[in-house]
Amino acid sequence: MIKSILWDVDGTLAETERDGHLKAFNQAFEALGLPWRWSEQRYGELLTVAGGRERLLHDMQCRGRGPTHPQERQVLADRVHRLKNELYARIVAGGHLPLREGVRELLDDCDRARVRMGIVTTTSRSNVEVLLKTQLGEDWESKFATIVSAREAPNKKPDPQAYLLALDVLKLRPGEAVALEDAEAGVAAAQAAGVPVIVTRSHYFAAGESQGALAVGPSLGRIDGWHPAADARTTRIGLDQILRWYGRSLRAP
Ligand code: XBP
Repeated sequence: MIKSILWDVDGTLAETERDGHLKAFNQAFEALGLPWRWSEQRYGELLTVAGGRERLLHDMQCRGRGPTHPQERQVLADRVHRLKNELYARIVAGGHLPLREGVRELLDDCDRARVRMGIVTTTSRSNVEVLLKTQLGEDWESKFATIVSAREAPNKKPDPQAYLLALDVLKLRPGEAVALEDAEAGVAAAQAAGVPVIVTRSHYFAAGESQGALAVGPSLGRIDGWHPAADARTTRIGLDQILRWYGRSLRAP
């Protein structure tokens, strides 16, 4: 039986990368008088680097931008990243980043069925707080039995640290939880911790193998395009469909 659903944040709960972090990074560059701008395409390339600060440092390094002294470069990256997160919070608090289709309904399914939920992300804690407070209300934390962010798990996905920590707090064996992820690094992190994973593809991760996932599809809000196929009698990917996929994987040879 599934005892817990573990939610990734960026790309899974909402399209935060394109509509939030990318915009906020470009606003931060401008506010700090830096002549750098990332296109939607360039940001997609940079998403292979986990962590906003690490992503920025990588771009500075490979484009020869910013101070040459490593320590000064770190200081500038910290400054840009801090401001990026403040500007991100403004975008999100303005209500411009809705939850993806089907997310709210699955949260409600889990509440009703008393399936404990966790947040398992390696984004900054402040980003999680502003998104969920804006979308779910002041008491958002009460919905989750554990909230793991970069504060608790500094080793970014695909490192399994965040998942291992969530399992430990929830006192679960890996097979008793199911992770929801959108990107390869998240899938790899869940699998390295032994947690079965369902992939809801997002804007930047519309393709990819996701081998070994319980199911892969475009959105929790629709039943077409899923592999394995979702039950045709359903209208969305709810807890009942997740339980069917999970049960099938246990029966598979
Ligand atoms: C997503 C990330 C984050 C965000 C930016 O993590 O890689 O780095 O892009 O957030 P996850 P920060 O898939 O674990 O949610 O700037 O706070 O790093």
